[in-house]
Amino acid sequence: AVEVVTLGESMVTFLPSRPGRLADVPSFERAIGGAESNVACVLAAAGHTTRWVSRVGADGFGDHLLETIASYGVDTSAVQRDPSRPTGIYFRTAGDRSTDAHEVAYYRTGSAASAMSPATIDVQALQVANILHLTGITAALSTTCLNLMKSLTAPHPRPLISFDVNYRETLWPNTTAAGDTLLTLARNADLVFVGEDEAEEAWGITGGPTAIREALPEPELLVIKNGSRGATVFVRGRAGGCSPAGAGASTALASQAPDSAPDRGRTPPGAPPPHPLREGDTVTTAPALTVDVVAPVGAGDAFAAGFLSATLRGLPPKHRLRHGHLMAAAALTTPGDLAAPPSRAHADRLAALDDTAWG
Ligand code: KDG
Repeated sequence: AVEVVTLGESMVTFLPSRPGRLADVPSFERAIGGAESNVACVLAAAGHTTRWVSRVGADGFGDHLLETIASYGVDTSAVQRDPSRPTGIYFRTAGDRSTDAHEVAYYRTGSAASAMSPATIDVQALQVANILHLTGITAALSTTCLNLMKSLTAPHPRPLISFDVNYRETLWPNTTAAGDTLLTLARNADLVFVGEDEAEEAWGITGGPTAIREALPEPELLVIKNGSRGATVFVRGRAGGCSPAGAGASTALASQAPDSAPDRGRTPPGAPPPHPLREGDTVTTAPALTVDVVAPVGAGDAFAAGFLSATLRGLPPKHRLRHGHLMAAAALTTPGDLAAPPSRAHADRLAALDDTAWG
């Protein structure tokens, strides 16, 4: 039984030895990156069973990714090696600590992972999960990757789909293509993570969480992040009627058998989507922790992992958000993507502090 399977491209990442423009950085240190494997690593470090599914080259960088990700306790047995395509790599600058403004240079076109497709990925290896976590990055990598995303999120028997919008502007031909594709994928997911900044950049939505929920009423859980300020989660109530069992994903996730892959059921084609706020959404907001940011990279993935961990454990919405913030705080205060998360007992104690401690 695997609690969470993630699918996506990971890359060997080169972190700058000092701040400044990419053109001026004299040397880089090797690390690993990849939104989906980051989520798997943090979840594994937090005590969950996880698998990461992808493709890497039959090269040393592929070896390094597999060895490092496996060292977190993630099952990498379904990752394929491609003898004719390389492992993707990327370089980044330190950028501005508070705004996440940095330069990124990807070398991933034609990579082994960009050849992911419904034909090259073992779909069985994905279906055994309680939750299948995907991100919008994969949809931007190639036509075959987009086809894979469409088939995995189609309304047929499948695990619960968790989808982090993860809008990466430079990977898309234009904003319209990105916005349309990401919105369709998000609508077909059960649990969606999106930043207010991403909703504005990709979808032109400026009205905050309520406006985003209006545009995205389908997912049973919608998590809207507002950077260092906090996050809001909309949870479809029992009155929402979207789930076949009449229960929110919160309930389904807490009680689901580890190896089941239920049909999540969708609103029938042609039927108007239920209005989120009229149909019994509960809305919960939790402020983030104030930390001294070293590097924002990986914080969104850590947040998703913390939220998913607490969701798998059936914790209430406020605690799910707080576990997300705690994992994000650990990532924010380390230079690479990945930080050792607090232990489960420690995170539970911090999440249970009263509202005054959480600002
Ligand atoms: O969320 C962090 C990721 O953005 C980083 O690890 C690299 O996956 C990555 C990407 O495609 O940008």
